[in-house]
Amino acid sequence: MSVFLHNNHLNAAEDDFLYHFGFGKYTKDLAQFADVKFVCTGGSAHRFELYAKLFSKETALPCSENLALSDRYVVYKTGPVLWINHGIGAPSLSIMLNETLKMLAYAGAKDVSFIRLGTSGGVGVAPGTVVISDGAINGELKQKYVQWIAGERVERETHLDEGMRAELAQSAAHLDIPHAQGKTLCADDFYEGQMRLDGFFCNYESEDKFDFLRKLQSLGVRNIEMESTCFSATLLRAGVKGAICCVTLLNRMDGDQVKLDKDTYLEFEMRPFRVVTAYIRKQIDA
Ligand code: R2B
Ligand code: URA
Repeated sequence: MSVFLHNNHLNAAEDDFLYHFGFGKYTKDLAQFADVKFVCTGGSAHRFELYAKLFSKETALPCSENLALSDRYVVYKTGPVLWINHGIGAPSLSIMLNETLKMLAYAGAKDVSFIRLGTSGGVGVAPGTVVISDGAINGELKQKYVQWIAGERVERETHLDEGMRAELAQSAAHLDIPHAQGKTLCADDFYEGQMRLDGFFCNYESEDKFDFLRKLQSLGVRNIEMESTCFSATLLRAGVKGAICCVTLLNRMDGDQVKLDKDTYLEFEMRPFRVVTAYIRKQIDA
């Protein structure tokens, strides 16, 4: 299915400047994105440059230069796979998704899937576990993405593709990478929003934190990050398939600080990449 615009205000004949990518419909050759089948995304610009270059090396698909002309995001293309970072949190992700979806719609791309490859805090799972999300819940513990529009609270449904989730889990099992499937809590903050005890502020007790984490666990939550409801709701609304595959950097039952040595961190951040690229290579035969 084609990625199509859900906005009648955009005039087909007029230019549309994708401000955070630094180029417009008529100032870049968007036809180069017509063959895109996968958009891989995650927070860090540097990590996504690294992933793109590594994927290119492993598949012998050529890697583009950074196609973004602003310093907000990076955009790399390796054949039918795009690598775009989204920054931290829903507002940054939402901008990236709007501009990427518009770009793909203008390019005439078809049958595109998005995968978020991220980091997260584990809830009762060992550090280094790759969690493949089977649902995303917000700070109110509901499977909804909340937007504020014209002073009104708007709730959007969330959904992640079951087929992609099953295949990513198979890929992790095949690679012998520790993995789990479960719900993901999407917090709007890293500290109080995730009930850490190590923020600048803290008005609750350690036992409140553990009560909350145990409650999450009983709801089937396996990890906490900051983008999953926005990601799963925006893609559902766009009619595009999405999956989320995040490595846990710590088990929040054991602490709040992320302090892995450099080699362990590098090895952990490669795990979602290995799981996702094995899956994509099977799909595109590369
Ligand atoms: C995981 O890690 C980031 C915060 O450190 C955030 O983008 C997320 O979802
Ligand atoms: N990212 C988060 O949002 N939380 C963590 O605990 C680790 C990474």
